[in-house]
This record gives sequence, structure tokens and C-alpha cells, in this order.
Amino acid sequence: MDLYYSLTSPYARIVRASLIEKQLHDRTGHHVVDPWSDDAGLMQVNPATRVPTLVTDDGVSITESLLIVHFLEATWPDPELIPQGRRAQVLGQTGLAVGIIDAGVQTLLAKRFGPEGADQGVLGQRRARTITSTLDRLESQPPEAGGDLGALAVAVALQYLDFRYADLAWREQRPALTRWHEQVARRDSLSETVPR
Ligand SMILES: N[C@@H](CCC(=O)N[C@@H](CS)C(=O)NCC(=O)O)C(=O)O
Repeated sequence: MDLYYSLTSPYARIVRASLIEKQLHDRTGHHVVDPWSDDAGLMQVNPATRVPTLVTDDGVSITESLLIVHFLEATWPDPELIPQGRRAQVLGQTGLAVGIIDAGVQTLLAKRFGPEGADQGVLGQRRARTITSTLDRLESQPPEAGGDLGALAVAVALQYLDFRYADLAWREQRPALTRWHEQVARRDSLSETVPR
């Protein structure tokens, strides 16, 4: 199979970390692309020209990070990214993480492509609040420090904030989340996919 991704996309990073956790990294063809440059190879496999896009061994294109993880989990169940005994918690944490990522990415896009001040309006304020209140929720209930999907997605979300919103200083007032992150960030799946 083949994965199309950029080195900075947090959505793609969730898939890349999942491939490493499942030891599928080496059986995957890696295509680093810039989705914003209308890359011809990416357009061919995904008319929306977005990353991540996974092309299966049968030549089927799967888009949307969590659908790709669903495919990986169903096809290669071991090790489990969504452990049966903690399914609801892990999916709940994954949703919180994607909420932070969506809010961060949309704010960035508003700054880059929107009219002046687009990130400061009502929507911008809602997205900023989403990030802060979700961080506070995670501070009171950090995920388990393993390699499940919830932990990977939360770590990816936090490191995306470090990468794009360093001024936010999310660690201030959040000691439990800070400690949790220090521990989980050491996993190969995360240390090998740090955005750059
Ligand atoms: N919901 C999608 C979001 C994917 C996404 O927005 N990817 C961005 C990069 S972070 C992209 O490819 N943007 C290019 C575009 O929207 O044209 C997912 O979970 O995979």
C-alpha cells in the first residue's frame, strides 16, 4: 500500500504513527507531497488533493485520517489501536484531539487564506475556546500513556500546538497533561514523526 502525506499535517501524522505502532511502516510506500501545490500524483489518487490518502494493495484510495486508521485496525488488528475493553474512552479521547486539530488548522487557514482578521471573528473565538477548554478537559482526564489511538491523537494535537501555536504555552497550568505528554512523546511512532 501507499501513503501520501505531508510532513506537517497532523491528520497525516495520526496515520503515520498508527502505521509505526502496527509495524506496517516498512510495507508502505511513502509519498511526501505538498497538498497545496496541486501535486499531480496526489490529485490522481484523491480528487480533493488532501493528505493523508492511503492507496491499498488493491488500488483503492482511502481518504480521511480516521477512516484510514479504521481500515488498518480492521485489516491488521494486532496490536490494537482501539482496545476492545476501552473502546469508548479511546474514541472519546480521539474526538477531543481531533477537535483541537480541526480548530488549529482552521484558524491557520483563516489567517493564510481568509480576509484580514478572519481568525479574530466569532468563529475564530469559538475555535480558540475549543482549544483551551479541550486542553482543560484533557488536564483533568489525561489518556493512558500507551500507544492506543486516543493517546497518539492527543499527543499529535499537543505537538501541533507546539509547532504552530507555541505562544499558546499550553503547558502552563496543566502539569498533569505536561507529564503525560513527556512520557508518551518518547514512543517511536511519535518521536519519528515530529512535524518539521
Ligand atoms: N478530515 C481530514 C482532514 C485532512 C486535511 O485537511 N488535510 C490538509 C493538510 S493538514 C490538506 O490536505 N489540505 C489541503 C486542502 O484542503 O486542499 C482528515 O482527517 O484526513
